[in-house]
Amino acid sequence: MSWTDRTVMITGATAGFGTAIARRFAALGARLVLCGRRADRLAALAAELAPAPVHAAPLDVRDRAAIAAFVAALPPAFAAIDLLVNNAGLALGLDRADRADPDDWDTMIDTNLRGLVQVTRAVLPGMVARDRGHIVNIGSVAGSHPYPGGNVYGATKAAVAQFSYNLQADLVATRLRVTNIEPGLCGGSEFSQVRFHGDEGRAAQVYAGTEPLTAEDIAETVVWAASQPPHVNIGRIELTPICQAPGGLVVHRR
Ligand code: NDP
Ligand code: 8X3
Repeated sequence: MSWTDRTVMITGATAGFGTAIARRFAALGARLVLCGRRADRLAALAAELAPAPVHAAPLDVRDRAAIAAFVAALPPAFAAIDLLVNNAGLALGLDRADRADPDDWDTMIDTNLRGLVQVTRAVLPGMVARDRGHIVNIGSVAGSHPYPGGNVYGATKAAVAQFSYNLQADLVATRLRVTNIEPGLCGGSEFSQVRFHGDEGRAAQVYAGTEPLTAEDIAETVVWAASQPPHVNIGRIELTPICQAPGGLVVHRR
């Protein structure tokens, strides 16, 4: 499948997976629509990817009016989005539920769930009108497998998984496709620095003694899922490094 003449929109392109996905699709010749909150990062990435065709503009996915304005302001050459990668997201904190910061919970719900569904809602009508398009959501193993401190982060990713399935159900009479990609432990992004509010030492401990997935592994998975023949829908993909596996149920003995 050729990506030349196709338009790929990536949320959260300013770091980690989003940047890697942007680089991968630029190398394949796609037109790119890139967003995130940090305008300086977007400008640097657009400059790095030149002469690839890039439309990059700041967007906070928690702001529904800003999403509508962003989509309405797409230059004509970038307006027909073929692939939307809903990647913007974050974990905040790893505290037990009774000690977790309620503001962190709101931010995760507003970004990972409300933001993702509203970006999808803004892009979807054009895809349906063209009867062509693919929504790739970046979920997480945390949406299927519980772990202590994963409380609301995992809940948002479980909701993303179910939203993905329900989108597939809604769109079954169209040629649109929906995929939920559910990575496990992955290094090379700012995920853990963000989760631990800038505590670099604690972030580094997450990956100590492991060989985690890389952002490039995630980008490769997105490209693979989006490059299947048009009659094939890859519904969900869970990928982990070989050093990670699902654990058993927790038993606490007194
Ligand atoms: P990073 O922190 O490196 O990147 C997160 C991206 O999301 C940044 O570009 C950030 O941009 C963007 N973002 C955050 N909040 C907003 C917002 N309100 N509006 C717009 N953009 C926002 O993390 P990763 O690359 O690791 O994470 C990408 C996705 O992958 C997330 O959804 C995460 O939950 C998921 N994931 C990560 C895993 C990991 O181990 N790393 C494993 C499984 C899933 P900016 O700050 O400029 O707005
Ligand atoms: C990121 C992976 O295990 O930190 O979604 O939740 S995990």
